[in-house]
Amino acid sequence: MAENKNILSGIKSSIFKEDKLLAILIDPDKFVFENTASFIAKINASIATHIFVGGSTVEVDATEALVKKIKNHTMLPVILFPGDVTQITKEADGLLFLSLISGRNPEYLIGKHIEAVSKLKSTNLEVIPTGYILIESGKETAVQRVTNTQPISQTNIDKIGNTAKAAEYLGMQLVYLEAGSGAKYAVSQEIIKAVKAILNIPLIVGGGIRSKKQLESAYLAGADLVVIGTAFEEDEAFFSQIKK
Ligand code: 1GP
Repeated sequence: MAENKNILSGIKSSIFKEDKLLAILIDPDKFVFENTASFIAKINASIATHIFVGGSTVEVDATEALVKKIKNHTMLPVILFPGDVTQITKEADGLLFLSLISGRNPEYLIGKHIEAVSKLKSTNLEVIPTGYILIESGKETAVQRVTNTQPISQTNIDKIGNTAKAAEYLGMQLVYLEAGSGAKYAVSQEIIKAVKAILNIPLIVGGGIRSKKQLESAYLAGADLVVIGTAFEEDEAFFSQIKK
């Protein structure tokens, strides 16, 4: 099957034009399915450029039904950000093929990836290899619990930078600095700046970003694409601050 190849090249050309990108993360486990049309209408009216779908623990088949519904209401690319192989569905446009490179659990470095192949072979998804780096953020996160790995300390900036650069050397196409869903502290500007300075591939930042000010400071520090989920789950009024 011919693969889609537009998402990564779209991200790169936005960076080239100095446009900043925003993904709204929808966790099927926390989302009220019946609200899809109105929620997506708000996304469409906002500066958001991508929709990510995924969660740490999601009921089997919930992702596919939700992605199908989302696709009926938007032209934005819908990208899977899966916590597990069961969340892979052909209905999306792309998939962040995540390697949890901050951790040392082989299942999340290569095991799940091998498991995913038989499913991926029958889809048309654009598969984007992504180095996923969990950074300590004030409380234990779902990613930590589910993957049984430790985040890198916020103070160990060298290690975070070297981990990101190793992802690039390994041929990964994106690096994602993750503080964790609902994190107490978002990834600091200092970390984003340091990583951006040594990285030649697009940089995604997410976790604990709850205000326009935090969004802008992540961009200012060098994030190319910011991911926000919890802030919209908790209060859709936030959309009024990020209108087109
Ligand atoms: C979580 O980075 C994403 O995986 C988004 O985090 O839910 O805290 O916005 P929030």
